[in-house]
Amino acid sequence: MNLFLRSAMLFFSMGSLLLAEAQTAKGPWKITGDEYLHSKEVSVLAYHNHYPVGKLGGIEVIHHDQRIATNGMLYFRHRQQLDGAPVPKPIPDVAIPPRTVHPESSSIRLDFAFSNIDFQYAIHVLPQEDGAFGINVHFEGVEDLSLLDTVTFVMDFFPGSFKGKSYLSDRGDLGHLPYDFHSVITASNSTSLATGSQITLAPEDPERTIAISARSGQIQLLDSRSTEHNHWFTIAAEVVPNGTGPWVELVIQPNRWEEWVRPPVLAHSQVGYHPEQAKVLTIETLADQGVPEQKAQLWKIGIDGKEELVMEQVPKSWGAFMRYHYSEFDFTHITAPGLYQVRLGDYASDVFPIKESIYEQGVWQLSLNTFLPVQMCHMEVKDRTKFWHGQCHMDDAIQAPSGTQFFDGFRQASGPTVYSSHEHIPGLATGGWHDAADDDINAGSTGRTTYDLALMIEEFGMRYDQTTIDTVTNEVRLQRPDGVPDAVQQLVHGLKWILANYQVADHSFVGVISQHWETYLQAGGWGQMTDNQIFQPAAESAGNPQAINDDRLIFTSKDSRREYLMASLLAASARVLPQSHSHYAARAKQVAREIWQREQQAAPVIYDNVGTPRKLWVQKIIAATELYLTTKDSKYLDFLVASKEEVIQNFDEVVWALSRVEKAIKHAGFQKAYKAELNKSSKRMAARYSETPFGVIMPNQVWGYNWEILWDIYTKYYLSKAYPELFPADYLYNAIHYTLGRHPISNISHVSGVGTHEPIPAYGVNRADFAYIPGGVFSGVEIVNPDFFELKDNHPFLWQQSEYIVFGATPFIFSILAADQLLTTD
Ligand SMILES: [Ca+2]
Ligand SMILES: [Ca+2]
Ligand SMILES: [Ca+2]
Repeated sequence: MNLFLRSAMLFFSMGSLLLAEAQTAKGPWKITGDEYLHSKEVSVLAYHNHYPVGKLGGIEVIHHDQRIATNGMLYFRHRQQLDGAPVPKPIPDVAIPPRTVHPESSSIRLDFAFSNIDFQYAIHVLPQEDGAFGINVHFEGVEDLSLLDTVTFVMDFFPGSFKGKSYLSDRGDLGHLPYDFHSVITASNSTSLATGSQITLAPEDPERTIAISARSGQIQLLDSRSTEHNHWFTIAAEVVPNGTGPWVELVIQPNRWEEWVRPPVLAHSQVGYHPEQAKVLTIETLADQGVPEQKAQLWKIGIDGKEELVMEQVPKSWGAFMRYHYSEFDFTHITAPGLYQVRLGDYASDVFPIKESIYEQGVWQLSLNTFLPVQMCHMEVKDRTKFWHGQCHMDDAIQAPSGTQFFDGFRQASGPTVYSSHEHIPGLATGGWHDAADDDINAGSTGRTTYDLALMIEEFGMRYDQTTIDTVTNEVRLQRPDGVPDAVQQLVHGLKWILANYQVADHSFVGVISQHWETYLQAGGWGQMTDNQIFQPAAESAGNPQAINDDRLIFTSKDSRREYLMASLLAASARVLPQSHSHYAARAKQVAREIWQREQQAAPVIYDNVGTPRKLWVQKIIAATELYLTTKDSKYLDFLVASKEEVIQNFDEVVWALSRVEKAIKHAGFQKAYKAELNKSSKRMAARYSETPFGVIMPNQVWGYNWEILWDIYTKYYLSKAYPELFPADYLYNAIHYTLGRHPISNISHVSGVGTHEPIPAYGVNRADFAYIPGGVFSGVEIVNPDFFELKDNHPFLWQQSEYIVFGATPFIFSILAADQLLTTD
């Protein structure tokens, strides 16, 4: 059977929902081994995810391959609660209920009980007639609602799936779900769009139509974006006391038909391939829709519209992974330069080139010439006719008080602080990059960005110059060369912030962050986030209306692991700065040596913080290698020899650094242990990289995988460079292909502005404009437990999928330059 000729479009063309329903069967419900309700067309997840703030949790609905609803849960406040929460608190936020499956009825039961209140309830998910499913909520030991405040069953519906589509209720409310929020906001809430005992969404779109009915009580359709852009549309169902029967009884009917087929994903690098690279296009299908059996074809696109079939082959099965099946179409032996396209039945990939100069232009440059400058703090940034942001945060920074546990993981240890609480620390309004879309500079992210820049200058030269950076006026002008290599200028920008720490104290700081949650979350321009005036309490008491206490807090707690990281990046920076910046080189080298000396003489200080590395020995060993490379002082090699046991214990994390100094270590015992472990490490890595269909490591985590895949870049590059027979460069190329489109569920490039698709709006500082920052690298495809991959391409507010971070971009630049170097020097 030709699976893919049976296109779902056939059924769309019938035009009418009723026709589609009348003539097609619905896939039967079953409970999967992962304990969710499933048919071919719809899955209902039952508390498989526990990240409601990221719109991931509770009851969730995947409808024709789109997760259209999430956070189906009971919201209430119990009057016995003593936590003083000022607003109704979603109790399931903290509760992970036990799940019981009843295979005979294909139903799922979730039991909720609480340690601090005498109250239980259960949610049942169960099949209903005509392909629908039900959600029932039973209360136990409760007679009425007198102990519950603001109780309602809610479920959020994805704006990207429904905005612009219509809705109607059986009471006669109807209209379109708005692109932008415009409901009337009252003191406590916003007005509902519709009320009734049945509400139907998107009746005009058979693939999206869904009807929600309540057997008793009313349901409301709300636009929940009244407070934050990232919220969704909400269905809120009334809770009606009903003795031992269900107090909420919803019937949810997603329109569906068993013959629905999801098109295959033809996943490949959107920018194309170097002739000498392995070239594997990965074909993804839903596992329960079978595997492609026809031949895939590679076509070469000629001038004058001529096309040539250059190879065809039945794709080779890789096997099942999550809910998908993967096959591989390997055209590695095709090396002739040209434009190509892969076709499979009715489906075709994007057109991509094969050519030797594939990584030279238009791949990494936007990350250096646009994304990194836009993230620069304490500068004004203009890009031709666009104003990115004004000079910002010139009022940095005031000392965070002792013992402050803050948002985004910033922590100030109890005990003495560098300055007094809330006192302004001078000299910190310089350098650094905004960590992400948020209003902070973190030593970890600015440090790792600086480190990436130093090593890429060392390895690849980096004479590229497209940006003017005026360090006198603090103005940045994009697409305007100034004769100084951009990577050097960015490196100096990172060093400025880090070295400023060491002007104030004998250690680095955690970072600076907005004092206020509201400012911290504010999208828009960084230039206006504070008033750029240093706050002076005396001015406030004198009634100065200009003085606003909006200066960012600096968290100054020391950590020895971070100190060694700083020593590493400062030592590396000192090696690569040109004569024109010798002042920074000298200072970086001096501080790096002082850090080593200080830390060797005292017991380590360990205080966990966001951006602070976790493993002391890993950081120590890497610092010793960098300091040796910079100073050629043999004491650092002696340290490595003396630390042989720790080197072996942490081998996979430090071997990239050691590969650069290994030949200088003339110690037979060390050499023997190192070589033996190197062989073992090679086998470990080969096993790990073969675990997924993409030749990359994809751990089970809330966040998308792409940064982690790129953060491994030093290991991939330096080991392939030093020991190519043990560590093939394919690990590096696979990471690049993944980033640029060869990944699950779509072929979207994870680098904004690079690739053949229109860039998706991403979670950057301009997210509320549904915009993106060219060259930003977002976290990408994430796992929705237990077995679904997701990357919402029209909704920039799922930070775990589309957030940019500054040290997501630099390892991408490094990767592309590394691949170019390895491919062109072979
Ligand atoms: Ca941050
Ligand atoms: Ca420049
Ligand atoms: Ca201020």
